[in-house]
Amino acid sequence: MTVQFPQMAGPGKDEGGDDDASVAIKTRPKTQRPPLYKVLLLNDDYTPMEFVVAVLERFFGMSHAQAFEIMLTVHKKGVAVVGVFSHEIAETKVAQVMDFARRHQHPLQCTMEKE
Ligand code: TYC
Repeated sequence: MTVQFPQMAGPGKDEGGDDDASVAIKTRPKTQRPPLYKVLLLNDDYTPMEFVVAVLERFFGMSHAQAFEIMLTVHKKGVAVVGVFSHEIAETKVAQVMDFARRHQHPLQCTMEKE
């Protein structure tokens, strides 16, 4: 089916300039960003401080000083965010930490939550 727009119909009527009745509408396509997930480390009374520092260095790429600082935050406050990742990466980090802790028989807990 052909639709004729009255303003544009006919040769020479719309030159595409700014001084006519045509209206340009800029559309902003909705780009979806994937949701992000916080990985949280929880305090407990038994996991040695040096083990937690080693976990943060090994799985979260922190320097010793950074890792020690975050470990102390968890120790004092009960929990801290140790990183923000895509769902798949967060899941992998949690699994790696939980597996490493279990293999060393420490009760360290690591979880994730949507940001
Ligand atoms: N609270 C533990 C202790 O005193 C240390 C610790 C820190 C444990 C952080 C877990 O996520 C943790 N040995």
